[in-house]
Amino acid sequence: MISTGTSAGPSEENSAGNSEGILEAEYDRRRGAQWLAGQARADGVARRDMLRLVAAAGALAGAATLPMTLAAPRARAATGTAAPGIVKPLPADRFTIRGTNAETKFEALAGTGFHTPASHFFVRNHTATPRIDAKTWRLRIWGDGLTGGEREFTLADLKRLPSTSRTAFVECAGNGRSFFTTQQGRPASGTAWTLGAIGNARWRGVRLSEVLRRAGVSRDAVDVLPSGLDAEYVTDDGTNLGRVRRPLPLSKALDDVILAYEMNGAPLPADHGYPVRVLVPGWVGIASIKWVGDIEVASTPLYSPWNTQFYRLFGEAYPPEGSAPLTRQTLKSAFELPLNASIEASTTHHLTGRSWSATGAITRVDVSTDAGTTWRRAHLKDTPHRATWTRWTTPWHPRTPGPATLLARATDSTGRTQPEVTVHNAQGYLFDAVVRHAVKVV
Ligand SMILES: Nc1nc2c(c(=O)[nH]1)N[C@H]1C(S)=C(S)[C@@H](COP(=O)(O)O)O[C@H]1N2
Ligand SMILES: [Mo]
Repeated sequence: MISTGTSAGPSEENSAGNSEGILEAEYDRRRGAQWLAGQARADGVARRDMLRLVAAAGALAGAATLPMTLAAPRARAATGTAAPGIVKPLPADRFTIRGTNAETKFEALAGTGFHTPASHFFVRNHTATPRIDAKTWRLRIWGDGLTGGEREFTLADLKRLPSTSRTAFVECAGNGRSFFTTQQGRPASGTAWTLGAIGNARWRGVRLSEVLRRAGVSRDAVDVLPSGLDAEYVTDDGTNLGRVRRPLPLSKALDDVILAYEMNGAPLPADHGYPVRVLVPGWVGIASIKWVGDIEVASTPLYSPWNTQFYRLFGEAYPPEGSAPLTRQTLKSAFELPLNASIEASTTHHLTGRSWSATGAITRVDVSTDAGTTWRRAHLKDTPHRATWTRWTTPWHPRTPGPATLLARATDSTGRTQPEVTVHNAQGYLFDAVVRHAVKVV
């Protein structure tokens, strides 16, 4: 299922390349050790994956005695013409349907502002949008990492707590995945997104830390595990992975995570997690669990398939057990134009686009209209912030009809610039290379 390799260490694309990532790697080793000692819970995680983790923890000896029987599952991309299970309208001029998901067409964002309207926001559903009655909905906080017992919160309870608002994007870790195939000649498994598996919204809700504090978090707590109320996820080969859920280190949970009940000033739409979703600013989209129903607070490290077999980097540039679980998204740019757009010659066009980074504010965007021979600096239209995007524009006066290649290359305040090539990983996560955007001058 997952390709493994022999290379000694992670490349710079690995999340272990930043300080947060180094903490994650250490955390992962500790989890592996605790799992071996019988202290970690790993419901639904394939035995093979756990063996890799344990090997990574440098303690293979105990592995053979573990009573885990699940086969290594596989998830494959589905494409089609309808998106069963998505509630909102998906007009063809705004969305490309990919299996149970809907990708936003970047050109459809041209008329929208800084915040992505819900009517244009991409949808990534493992199964289908559930219809939830907010009156009977409860958030259950439970687990051995609490000082007292289990606690339940109604939506009204959450709304009575101090609220917080912030703008942040939600972006799928696989956004841009199709360019591993079309631009780098090496496919990756998963939904073949172009660049539209991202949306940027204003979220309002209550800090997760506020709720956890009220529930009483013990000094031993290390992980929290939010689970969605959507159906259990069954892979193409028939393995039931259970509810969509992904452990979050307590340190992040207590930092800037929001339990959001509003998106752009309105109640969350059904497809985006109504009545409440987790919102983890800057992190891979899977962390932002929609339709959250319960959150386990654990004094032992937790695993789910979403931090073992998915959302790590696998491949020859990475260790056999994969990179540390992915945390932050990366750096990207997109033109608000269709691929292969026709552009009129001998007219001045105002090319527009957006660039975004999870690690720092965008500081500059360079655009080339001649396949990378010459570059000029685009004009930034927003005050850049981390974990949101920045709109930009640059004029272009094409003279000669024929094919042309547009490039946009962003740099962020940490000094990172989009590279020419992204190191390959089997599941095609965190594509950050400059996209070669073909157009036709006519
Ligand atoms: N419960 C639940 N939460 C979920 C998912 C899901 O299928 N079920 N998909 C995740 C993934 S992979 C992404 S990229 C984001 C997408 O959020 P959106 O559909 O609101 O754009 O939600 C995440 N949260
Ligand atoms: Mo995702």
